Amino acid sequence: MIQQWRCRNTVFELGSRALVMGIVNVTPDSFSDGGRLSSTQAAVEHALRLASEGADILDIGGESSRPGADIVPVDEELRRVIPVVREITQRIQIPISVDTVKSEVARQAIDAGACIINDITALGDPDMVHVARESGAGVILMHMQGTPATMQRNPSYQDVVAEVGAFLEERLKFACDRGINPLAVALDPGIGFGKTNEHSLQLLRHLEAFQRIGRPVCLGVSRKGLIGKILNQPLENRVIGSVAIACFAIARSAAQIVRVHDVAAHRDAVNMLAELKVES
Ligand code: 8Y4
Repeated sequence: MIQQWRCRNTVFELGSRALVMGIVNVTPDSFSDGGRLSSTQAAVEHALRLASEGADILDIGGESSRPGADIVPVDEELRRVIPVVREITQRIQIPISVDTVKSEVARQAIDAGACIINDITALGDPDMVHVARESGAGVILMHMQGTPATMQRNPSYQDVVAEVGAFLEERLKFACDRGINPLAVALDPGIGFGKTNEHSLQLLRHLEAFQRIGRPVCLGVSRKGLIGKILNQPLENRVIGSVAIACFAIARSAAQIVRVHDVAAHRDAVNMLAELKVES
């Protein structure tokens, strides 16, 4: 099924090749901190490297979403993210996604050149829907049970695939009822967000279930804890596990966008898969 994803001035034609979204973190803990300028510079350099490795999209984030991570005030998140979006926009042409739950950060990032909002709360900020509608930006709506502070305490589902599917459908309807173009929306099951490893595996085994909703599926498994647990590997040795899951999902036409740290490896994998695809 040929599918469009409308992200402001960028329109992605999906269906033949998955998109590789490269992760760019702008948090003081991701780069040994020598102040504001150096963490901006480090993030921009990392972004340029991911672009040269063939990323289709760069996802810029200034607030860690890891379990128990500190929340970041809006002005601090703006100081981290906006200069990075500005400078990337000035230096190269690549679609930029902003990984934020805050409407003001999304608004300013879009003004600075971003065309996608990656919102792990799926429009939890009441003003986010307005920013998305007025800008025409693409929106990734992700499922999470609980909040980043508490989500891994006691994840619980009767039927994780059915419940995540119902949530994503409801958020898509919520967005469209408020004037967001359905063609701007992508959906994400939120691997590891308020899920045990078994819940996340269940979602991956049945990921194709979400295709019936009719929107592209974004998948984020890169280097995540379930890979570490299954392979008994630390963060730096999880590339092969990450690529294996991405290939599994893409080959089943169950994921159209993959959010990854290791762009070069996933670029090659996606390019191979594109040649192996049987037109249906
Ligand atoms: C190593 C480094 C291991 C980071 C795990 C992590 C998703 C997402 C995150 C996702 C979408 C993460 C912002 C968690 N995950 N956005 N964001 N989908 N759309 N952890 O799965 O990468 S942050």
